[in-house]
Amino acid sequence: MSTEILIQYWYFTLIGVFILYQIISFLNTKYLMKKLNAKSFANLRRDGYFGFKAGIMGMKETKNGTLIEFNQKVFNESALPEVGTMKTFIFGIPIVLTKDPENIKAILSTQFNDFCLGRRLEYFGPLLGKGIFTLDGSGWKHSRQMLRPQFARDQVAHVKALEPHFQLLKKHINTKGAKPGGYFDLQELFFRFTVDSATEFLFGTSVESLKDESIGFNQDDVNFAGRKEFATAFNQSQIYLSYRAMLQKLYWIINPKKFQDCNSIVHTFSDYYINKVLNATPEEIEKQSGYVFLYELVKETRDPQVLKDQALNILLAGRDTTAGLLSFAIFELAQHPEMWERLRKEILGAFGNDVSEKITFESLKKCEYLKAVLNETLRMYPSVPRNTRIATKDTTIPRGGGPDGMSPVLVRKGQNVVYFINTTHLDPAYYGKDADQFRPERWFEESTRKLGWAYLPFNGGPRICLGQQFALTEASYAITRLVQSYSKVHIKPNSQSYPPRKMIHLTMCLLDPLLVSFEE
Ligand code: HEM
Ligand SMILES: *[C@@H]1O[C@H](CO)[C@@H](O)[C@H](O)[C@H]1NC(C)=O
Ligand SMILES: *[C@@H]1O[C@H](CO)[C@@H](O)[C@H](O)[C@H]1NC(C)=O
Ligand SMILES: *[C@@H]1O[C@H](CO)[C@@H](O)[C@H](O)[C@H]1NC(C)=O
Ligand SMILES: *[C@@H]1O[C@H](CO)[C@@H](O)[C@H](O)[C@H]1NC(C)=O
Ligand SMILES: CC(=O)N[C@H]1CO[C@H](CO)[C@@H](O)[C@@H]1O
Repeated sequence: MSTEILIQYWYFTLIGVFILYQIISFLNTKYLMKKLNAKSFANLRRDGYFGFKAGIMGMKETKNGTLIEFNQKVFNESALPEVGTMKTFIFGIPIVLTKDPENIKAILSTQFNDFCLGRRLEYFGPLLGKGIFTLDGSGWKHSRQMLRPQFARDQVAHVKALEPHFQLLKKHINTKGAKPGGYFDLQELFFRFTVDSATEFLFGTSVESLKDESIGFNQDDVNFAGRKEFATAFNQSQIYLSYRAMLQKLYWIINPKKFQDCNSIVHTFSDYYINKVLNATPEEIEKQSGYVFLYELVKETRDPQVLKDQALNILLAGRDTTAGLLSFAIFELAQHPEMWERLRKEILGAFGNDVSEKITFESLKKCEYLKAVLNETLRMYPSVPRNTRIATKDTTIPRGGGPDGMSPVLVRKGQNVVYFINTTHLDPAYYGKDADQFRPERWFEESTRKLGWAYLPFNGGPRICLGQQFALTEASYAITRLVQSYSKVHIKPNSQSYPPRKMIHLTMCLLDPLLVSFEE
């Protein structure tokens, strides 16, 4: 046989195998649909056979800060826009996209065991190890049982620990931007504020990233175990984690030296505290002032790896999410002076104009307008805008099939279901015609009483956010103290667009700096 014929032969064999695979796959799908009583997807989106266009568009929009708007457009342009579920192909891989609360409820709650996180441990393992945020199945269940008591109300209720961090934040504001035109990036400070308070809660000592030269501190004085580099390294590592997650099966391609270096900075610093806790005597552990996560967890386990991994899992889950919430809240309040004014009236009425014993977990919860502002911020800017679950077996989700999209559709084992909370949160079907307007007042109206799974900033079902109360308390406290301290906030003209461009890695924040100034 000549070489030419051989090449042709392989060429045809390949095509043959490919076609055969498609036929078997098609028949198998038909069989499963029949068996599981699923109908064809009402909305099918295909950009060529392999869906390269969709993949590349998605990457472009991410870079541009407009991915969320793009997602909304994709849903809006489907054959039946009122059906919030579709099947599409990204780089050839079939995935299901949904914004339908019924389907979100199914994957997160009623069919919890049919879905899992998939490869999250492989993507995130190098930084986070095995913890509540990265594990599935029994490992997750065990973590959840162990950690839940640490988030009981009285553990997160003491707001006093936040005041020293707020004082540092205020010092930055007064140095940089408590004068007309003195604009500075508040989001960057919020990131430091949340990492400072979270490390104090978790480790018992804060990284104090807010203490820098610009407000008269010399960080070299307190730089042990890589404390000075910790916040930046943790930040940087997370960006690599999000790239790994984006690449799915090819995640291992992203493993540069910089990533490894950042991870080891984070681990060295954490090890320092784990050792400190493990070497503490029982008396020292009891004597800890205030609540420290590690000093409680060490009563459950003395395994240094478990202590470290769980602490870092919680740091990841809790830190950027809260910084994002604070940034978007101030972003909106700065553009709505009447809302800032109303909030200020409520807060000065409840607490006066300075730090006071009256500001507690309970009393913050009684500030109705403040709560409405936070609810509305998390509606328009959910810190975790989209998420994924992967089918653990051939199964169905309740909606998206048949001519009207009201019948179940098939999800094959291993297929991704991506759910877009941001898009659900902006759906006029649930929030009315002004769904795209920031309007805290809606939370006092009847229409928001029965949203159910259409409002889901903290996830739902067995994996609902453990830190919801912690986050809302911290955000309420920071906003309360800002509102008490300053009469007005201004955003630098033309520094942001509306809707703002968003940076979406694992969580969402403003892509452009939040340039504001305050007036005493
Ligand atoms: C505005 C702030 C926050 C938002 C919007 C938020 C939202 C979420 C969401 C959507 C999830 C589900 C993730 C998934 O299953 O893929 C989650 C999980 C989690 N969150 Fe939060 N979170 C916030 C703050 C916090 C804080 C401050 C902490 C801790 C101090 C925290 C601890 C956790 C933990 C431990 C999980 C994993 C729960 C599990 O898988 O069982 N979160 N959060
Ligand atoms: C980039 O963002 C701008 C608005 O910020 C938008 O008008 C434009 O369509 C986006 N371009 C792409 C390619 O996504
Ligand atoms: C969706 O499409 C309709 C009409 O096709 C349009 O009026 C509406 O503004 C679109 N919404 C978004 C958010 O793109
Ligand atoms: C961390 O990253 C965010 C955005 O991703 C940035 O705004 C912030 O300044 C960074 N913080 C530190 C301490 O590097
Ligand atoms: C905010 O949203 C939660 C969750 O849906 C709801 O229970 C609560 O009543 C809302 N609070 C306010 C003040 O609107
Ligand atoms: C702040 C934010 O990201 N919200 C966006 C979510 O998606 C809608 C629809 O595209 C945008 O209008 C919002 O601005």
